[in-house]
Amino acid sequence: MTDLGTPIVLRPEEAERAVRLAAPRGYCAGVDRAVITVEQALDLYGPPVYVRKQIVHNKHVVADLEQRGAVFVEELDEVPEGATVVFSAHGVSPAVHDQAAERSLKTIDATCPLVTKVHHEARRFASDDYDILLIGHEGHEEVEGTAGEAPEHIQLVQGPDDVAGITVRDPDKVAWLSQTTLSVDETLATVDAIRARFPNLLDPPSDDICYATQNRQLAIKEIGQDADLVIVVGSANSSNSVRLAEVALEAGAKAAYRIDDAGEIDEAWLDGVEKVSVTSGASVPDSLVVGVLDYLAARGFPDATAVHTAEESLIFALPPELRRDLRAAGKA
Ligand code: 2E4
Ligand code: SF4
Repeated sequence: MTDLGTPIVLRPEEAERAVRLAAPRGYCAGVDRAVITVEQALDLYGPPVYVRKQIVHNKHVVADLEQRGAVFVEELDEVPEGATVVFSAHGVSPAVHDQAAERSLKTIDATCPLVTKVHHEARRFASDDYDILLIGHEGHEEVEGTAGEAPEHIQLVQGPDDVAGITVRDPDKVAWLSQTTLSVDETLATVDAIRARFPNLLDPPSDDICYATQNRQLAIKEIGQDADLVIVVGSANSSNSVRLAEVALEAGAKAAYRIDDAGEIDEAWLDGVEKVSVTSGASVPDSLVVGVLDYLAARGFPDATAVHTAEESLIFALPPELRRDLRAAGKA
């Protein structure tokens, strides 16, 4: 008689289980460039290489670079005179550049070019003497860097609720800018509220919320709207990662959690769950997402299906000061 083996009995929810994986997710062009900048600087100059603030807001990336000899500092007075320091992807204000020059530091600027673009817009509006409303989150490094371009012209607006309290010198000379990693929908609501008060409001010349932020939000809306559970991989201080969990809930996901890695998943989240959607912020190495998929597979979930909602091919050249040194050393 043929041995048909032990029959596999699927519980009803297992039969329907599905895991969808957002594409795009994870590293954007600015993060890729910033992380490679620190790696190449370590190779070229040898450790220690100082980095002002977290190069990107991901604790695993920072821990890995620390292992290789990067030394992360909060402020430049922690860097020895004459040493090499990398500025993080979130950008720095002109005051920080001045401080670096005073301390004779060798600087490598890993600010994402799309953040630098917002700095240019701030300078332009300020030189035309506009009051600039910067939509963003207080205390975020990118906001501090951008606001520092023209502190006397810029005021922070954190959301629609702040709009009633804004005072400007001339209601016909008001412009807005934003942090690159905000929720697109929430920012539009804030801009609408600002425009209702200042109808001649000037828009930025192009989107400040960058392509990577927009693409990741669109992707999680697509696969999150009907999900029982959305898992977003990213650190707690990563603005774009935190926004992804919020956007998923707004889109209709029954639950959404942000975690640093699979070790933070609470098994109870999976109770009665069939449809799981997974994504990651722009500062997150994909190995951490693989860890989440492995965790799900070990608990009876099927292989993930990637859902492609946008193609990304942007690559940024390394900072020119690093390229020059690499060339001089015959390494580029
Ligand atoms: C620079 C600008 O801004 P956020 O907190 O999302 O930064 P994170 O480091 O998580 O992501 C990369 C990044 C860097 C985003 N915008
Ligand atoms: Fe640049 Fe956007 Fe990436 Fe930020 S999220 S580093 S602005 S590409």
